[in-house]
Amino acid sequence: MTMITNKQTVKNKLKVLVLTLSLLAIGSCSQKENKTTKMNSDMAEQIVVSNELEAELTSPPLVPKPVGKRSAAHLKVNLEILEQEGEMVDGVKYIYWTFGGTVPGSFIRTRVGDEVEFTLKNHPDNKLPHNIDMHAVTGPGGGAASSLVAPGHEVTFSFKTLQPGLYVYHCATAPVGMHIANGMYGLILVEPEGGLPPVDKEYYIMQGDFYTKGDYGEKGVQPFDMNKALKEQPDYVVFNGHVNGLVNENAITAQVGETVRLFVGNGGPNLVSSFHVIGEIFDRVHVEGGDLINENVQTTLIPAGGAAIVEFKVNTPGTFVIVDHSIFRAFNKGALGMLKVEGKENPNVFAGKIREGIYLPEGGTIQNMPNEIPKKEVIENKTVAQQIKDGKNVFTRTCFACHQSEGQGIDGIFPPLAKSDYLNKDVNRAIKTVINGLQGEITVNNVKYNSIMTSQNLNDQEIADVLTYVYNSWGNNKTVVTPQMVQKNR
Ligand code: HEC
Ligand SMILES: [Cu+2]
Repeated sequence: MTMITNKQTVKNKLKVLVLTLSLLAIGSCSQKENKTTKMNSDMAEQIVVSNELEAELTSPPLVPKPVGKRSAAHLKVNLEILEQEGEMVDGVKYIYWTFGGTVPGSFIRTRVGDEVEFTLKNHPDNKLPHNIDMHAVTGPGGGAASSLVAPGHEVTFSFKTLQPGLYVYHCATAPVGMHIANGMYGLILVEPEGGLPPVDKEYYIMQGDFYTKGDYGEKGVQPFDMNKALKEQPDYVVFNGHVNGLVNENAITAQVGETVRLFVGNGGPNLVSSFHVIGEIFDRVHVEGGDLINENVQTTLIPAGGAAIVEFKVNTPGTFVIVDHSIFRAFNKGALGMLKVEGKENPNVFAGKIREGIYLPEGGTIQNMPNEIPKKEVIENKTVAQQIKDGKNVFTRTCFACHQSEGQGIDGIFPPLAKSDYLNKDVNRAIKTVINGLQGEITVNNVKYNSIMTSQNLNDQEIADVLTYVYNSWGNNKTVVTPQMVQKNR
């Protein structure tokens, strides 16, 4: 911690700073790692890579090993997209879309001048195409334009890291807001030459806002709510994907006297974060994840799609509560985490009782995301009413993302299922569409569409149910589809 004791010291410090700056200005290009001038991307572009490395990827709150003194490399990154059910808070389930199986996605650590060979894999069990836009990339769409990948496929593209900093990555597939709202974001760090100064502990935290059909705490699988997202009224605002993502046994830890560095991002999709640690002052903040360093900061603002690097030394033991200081979010919507510091009391710094600052939201049990969505059983000879009910669930899980809640579709991208002449004309064609997917030009209600629907990986009963639901909703012709009819079209 920098302690400024009197004006004289400040003056002396300024003198030293001015001297350092002028020396740096005289210095040659090879001194590009200095922290007071912006990294020159022209120079970074010229860095020649020598060896090839496989990137270490980590789940939050962990980060990969620092780059240290290693030279720029050809760095291979392999990231797998997984859509899977997880728990938001006690009994509240959510289908998260993830980069690497966690929210936020795997942490990627690079250095300036690395040539990154990035492979994005979309797991065959997934329902949707995805891509990745990395704010660390200089190029079309931050990589999004080159990385759209359907379930069961992989795609590889490459880029060179030109500017040091902490950058957000996210999915940018339509509807973009929905992909981000479901958890598709993470952080990629580009360290300067020679690496960031060493610290004792480093952690990865990312805030996100979530929008569910039910209110906060309403149990069951909660589908995404587009209306609330449009109004920017989240039910949940959380760190690391869950209400208890950074609480109790998920808390981050340190020992008295250690220096801590937090890589903090904000996935949004909507809210900005007033990031604060109760009972700590940040010694240094890399404002917005860039080169500008602010010192002695209480709360730092992190924009949606932005980040900050926060550093401080812990001087006293206790539980330090991490919050978005838009405080209802912290105590009522989940934006609350913990840093547990162990070690000797330090009465010089703090002599009073220190444990009254602990706030626990209702219910403390934590479950990890299961790796697989449990297989649904197939019940033959259902009533039509039961088929419609089950079909609605399949629709919400599977078709809703593209065809929308009332089957209205999205202009020019996803055709409507409501009052669709295409759908109502030919039931076997509709069944085949769900089994095999569809691409090429089609005309629905006199509007042309030329896009791709991926095959939906559902069993006969699920396809029968979902189509029966669709045919019996929104003004369609009330066809009943049986599993036998689906079987005939396989
Ligand atoms: C990833 C987005 C996506 C998902 C998920 C999806 N579809 Fe589609 N669907 C499309 C697109 C795009 C088309 C048009 C394809 C084309 O242009 O050839 C389409 C076309 C259709 C059509 C024919 C056109 C029409 O409007 O009648 C039907 C029927 C259909 N989808 C049903 C479903 C059902 C049922 C589900 C869920 C089991 C589903 N789709 C899931 C994107 C999707
Ligand atoms: Cu996506």
